[in-house]
Amino acid sequence: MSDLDTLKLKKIAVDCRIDMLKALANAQSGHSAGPLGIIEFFVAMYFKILHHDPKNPLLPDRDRFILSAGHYCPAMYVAMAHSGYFPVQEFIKTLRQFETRFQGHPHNLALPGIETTSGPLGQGISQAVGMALAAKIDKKNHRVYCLTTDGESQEGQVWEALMWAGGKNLDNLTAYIDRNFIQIDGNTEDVLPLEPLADKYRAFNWHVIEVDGHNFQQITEATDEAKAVHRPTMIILHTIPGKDVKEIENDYTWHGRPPTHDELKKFLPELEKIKKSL
Ligand SMILES: Cc1ncc(C[n+]2csc(CCOP(=O)(O)OP(=O)(O)O)c2C)c(N)n1
Ligand SMILES: [Mg+2]
Repeated sequence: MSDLDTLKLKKIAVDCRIDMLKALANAQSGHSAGPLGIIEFFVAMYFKILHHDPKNPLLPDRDRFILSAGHYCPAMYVAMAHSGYFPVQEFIKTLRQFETRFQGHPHNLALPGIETTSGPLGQGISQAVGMALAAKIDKKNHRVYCLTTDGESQEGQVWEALMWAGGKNLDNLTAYIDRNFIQIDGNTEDVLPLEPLADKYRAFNWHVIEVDGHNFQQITEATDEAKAVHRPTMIILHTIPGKDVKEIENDYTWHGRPPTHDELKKFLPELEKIKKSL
């Protein structure tokens, strides 16, 4: 990836953080920490990785992207909006409002480009496994991508899905886990330790790659590597929850709370400063 490409993506990422915080403040509900930390991933997906067409969301040979942890949807919505699926302003003004297309957890019948409805943790990875199997049975060449999270991994269903995909060599499936070490009511290792996480995936016959989840080059290179491997791949994204807003960074109490309007006024200049420094 050229330096110019990386710079362009970094600028989009800052704009996404700004617009997402505006939407969350406007809604006065929603999740801030995880979604702020996963912005680079979604920008990489919608601007670099996915074979898709924002003007034709049902393109038959599109790659399928499944968001398993539905509460991350503000980050997905904002990256999709910037890539051309729908107007950014509609997202900012209507997130979580009554009858909006931008529900607090994604609703696939409401919004173009959303493959599955999610919110109950643990189900998306099973849906992705089913879609990857279906693609193989139908001899289709599209890939299936799925984003899951560390707190979500406490759902037993996740491990059934991983066991199946590993056991059946679903090499058209690439999953990512946001390893941000927080969940709704604490740090993951205090609530229920997950480590050694990479070894757990390997034991289930998955190829595992660990990357800095804020580094576009590492995300795209790992994704390319996954395409060349004849096993399902899990890419562990090491991220900082709340990234680039110092007051939110690494603080689990921001899991499910939006900024107040006063806090928004404080946070936006921080992000504008980062944008100017690029
Ligand atoms: C089956 C199910 N149980 C509980 C919840 C409530 N819930 C929503 S997010 C969350 C924490 C998930 O952990 P993680 O995704 O790591 O959180 P984050 O990193 O965003 O803080 C919980 C328990 C849910 N959505 N679904
Ligand atoms: Mg987490």
